[in-house]
Amino acid sequence: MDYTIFAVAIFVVAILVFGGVFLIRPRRPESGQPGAGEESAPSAGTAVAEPEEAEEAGTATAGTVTAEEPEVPPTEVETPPPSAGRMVRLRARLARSQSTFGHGLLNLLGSDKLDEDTWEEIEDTLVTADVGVTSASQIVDNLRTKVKVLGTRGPDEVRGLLREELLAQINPDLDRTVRTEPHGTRPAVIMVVGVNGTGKTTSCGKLARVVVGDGHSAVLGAADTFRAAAADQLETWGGRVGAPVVRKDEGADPASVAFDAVARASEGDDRADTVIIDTAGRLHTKTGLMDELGKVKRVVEKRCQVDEVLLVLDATTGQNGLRQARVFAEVVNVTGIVLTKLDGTAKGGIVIQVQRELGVPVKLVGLGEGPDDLAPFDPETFVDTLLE
Ligand SMILES: Nc1nc2c(ncn2[C@@H]2O[C@H](COP(=O)(O)OP(=O)(O)O)[C@@H](O)[C@H]2O)c(=O)[nH]1
Ligand SMILES: [Mg+2]
Repeated sequence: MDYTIFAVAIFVVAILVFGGVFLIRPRRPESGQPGAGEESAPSAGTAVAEPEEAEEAGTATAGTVTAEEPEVPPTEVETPPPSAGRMVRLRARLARSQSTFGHGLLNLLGSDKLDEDTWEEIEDTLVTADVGVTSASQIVDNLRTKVKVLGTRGPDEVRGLLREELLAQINPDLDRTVRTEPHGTRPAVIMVVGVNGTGKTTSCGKLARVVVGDGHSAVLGAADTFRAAAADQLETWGGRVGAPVVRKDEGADPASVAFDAVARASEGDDRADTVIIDTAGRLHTKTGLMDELGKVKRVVEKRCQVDEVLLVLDATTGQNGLRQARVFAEVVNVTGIVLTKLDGTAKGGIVIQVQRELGVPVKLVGLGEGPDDLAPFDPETFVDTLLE
């Protein structure tokens, strides 16, 4: 050790002496400019100091880790708010649909002269808002008849008529309950399917919060095994509400992940009321998709019935999104729709079209990126907000 320090000291002195001589002699006249010698001297010094610095840094890091470890706060388990009334709380998020679609229609219907052109414009407004051609023409036909019968048209009457028509198209009588209740000792199982990027994983996380907020417990299954990031994402969501996440290595069999999630929720310490299974959304081939989702479902059903297959659809993707969603609806028996990103579109009419196209009710709507921005869909609040 002593010998090393001595050797290093000699080396430093030698460098300094050599550097000094080098600097003093030929560079003297050009001292205004940074010379090569000036640069090499400190760099030699640095070279000597480096191991020390590194060692110091290492010690410091190790010290920090040891010192900080006990300070890391345990992940605090949150208690999310119950789901009831969320749509009312989040109704301002529909502002874009409200101003373009809702107010647009009210203005047109309230115009002095309801001639052929105006009716056409009303129909166009509905189609532009993604209501769909069939529903748009039905709404216009019914409104025409009612306006004729009514005779007078004050703003309140117009609003009332439109409200009635839009509500009829959305069908308030459809059962929109998300079945999260366990069956005795068996958990309820919810599969979440849909194209990548629509908001599946996020919705699984938000749904776990809904379940916990409503007084139940949840286990999450990360059956999108194509991307490890999806399982990480799910773990973050689950961790916040104390919902365990079952995951496996990237590329693992999604069905086995789903099965294990259900098994975990069925017995032992992690017994839970509801299992939420996130799935992969690649649209490679219809058969591939059918094989994969079908297998996940079949394997889960060896143990528990699947209560819900929720199809996630991004409200901002319009016809294209709907076309892709249809493929999913063809390969699995979808029981409800989660319509995400309704906060980001002026085309709120998609609610009507998607139900008509897929023949299943919109059960949940995504109204933002916040953790509790997933709301049970309430048709009356939706229509009233559009026409406010
Ligand atoms: N504004 C908004 N963004 C959303 C909503 N739902 C999901 N997202 C965003 O959509 C993106 C994709 O979501 P992700 O769950 O990863 O999609 P996945 O590929 O289907 O699993 C994320 O940035 C989410 O924050 C919503 O209701 N509103
Ligand atoms: Mg995902």
